[in-house]
Amino acid sequence: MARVFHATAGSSRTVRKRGGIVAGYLAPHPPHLVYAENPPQNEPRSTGGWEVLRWGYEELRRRLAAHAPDVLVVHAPHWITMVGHHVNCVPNPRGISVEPIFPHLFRYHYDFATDVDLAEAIVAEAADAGLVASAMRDPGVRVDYATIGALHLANPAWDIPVVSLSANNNPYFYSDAALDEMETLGAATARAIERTGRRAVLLASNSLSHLHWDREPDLPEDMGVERPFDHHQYAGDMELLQVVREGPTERLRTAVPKHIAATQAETKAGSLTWLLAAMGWPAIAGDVLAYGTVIATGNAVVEWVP
Ligand code: 2X7
Ligand code: FE2
Repeated sequence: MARVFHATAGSSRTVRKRGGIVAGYLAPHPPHLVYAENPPQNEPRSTGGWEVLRWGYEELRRRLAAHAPDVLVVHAPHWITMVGHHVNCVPNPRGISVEPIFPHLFRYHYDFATDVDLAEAIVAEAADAGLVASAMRDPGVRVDYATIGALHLANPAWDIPVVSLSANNNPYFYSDAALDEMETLGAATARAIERTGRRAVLLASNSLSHLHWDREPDLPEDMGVERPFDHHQYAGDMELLQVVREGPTERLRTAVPKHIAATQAETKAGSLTWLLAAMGWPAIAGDVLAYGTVIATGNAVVEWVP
């Protein structure tokens, strides 16, 4: 009998997607995680710490490499723009990114490539969708630590071009701020990715519960004192992650605002909503790669593959 080969339905051979959004990650940016790793780009030195979260990021790096993206698109809460959504269109941002509250932990020398065509396409799509959107072209603007932190932790080799989006934090100041604009920005981001034919991975650079101590131990990486701010903040994070793990993402439309109200979560800046909207709120569960606290804030590394 002759032997024939059949490609298994769903195998990478038959379904490998060329362009579009191939994965999205919740990729929190506490500067401590970079400090703990002692990369050559960061000036301060540590003896380690926050290992479980960093192991989660190691797994993220393995998965990211397997997705082989053309570009990483990151939305970060500490590039705050008061008027509109800005997209970094500087071809080769270079400089030192400093964490203002923890400058003794994070002074990071960055030098990376921007995918300018995609960055400009996102600005155009966002403007067409009625958002105030702007191309940031000033090479003197320092890249914030939430953008650099998430990008370093996801891809320390910096060998994949980047597009970085600001957080338009006008709505951030109102307690019942709608995340609707992030839906529009997410959809605009997805259209720009499709139009340019990029194979993109998205990063939402957000912590979860966001209360932190106003004192730190003499040794910042002393894990003997690292713990959640209180049980309420921890329980709020677990309730959200339960929904993430069960899926589908549609349930997060209500779970995210509920979590923000309960825990002062950093997702209020919109990065997570932008990511899920860009992926079209897929009917899947997220894969929680790690959870841990950093100076009491809650942080989860999560993957969604649409
Ligand atoms: O921005 C942050 C954060 N999101 C969490 C922990 C500590 C510092 O900075
Ligand atoms: Fe933050």
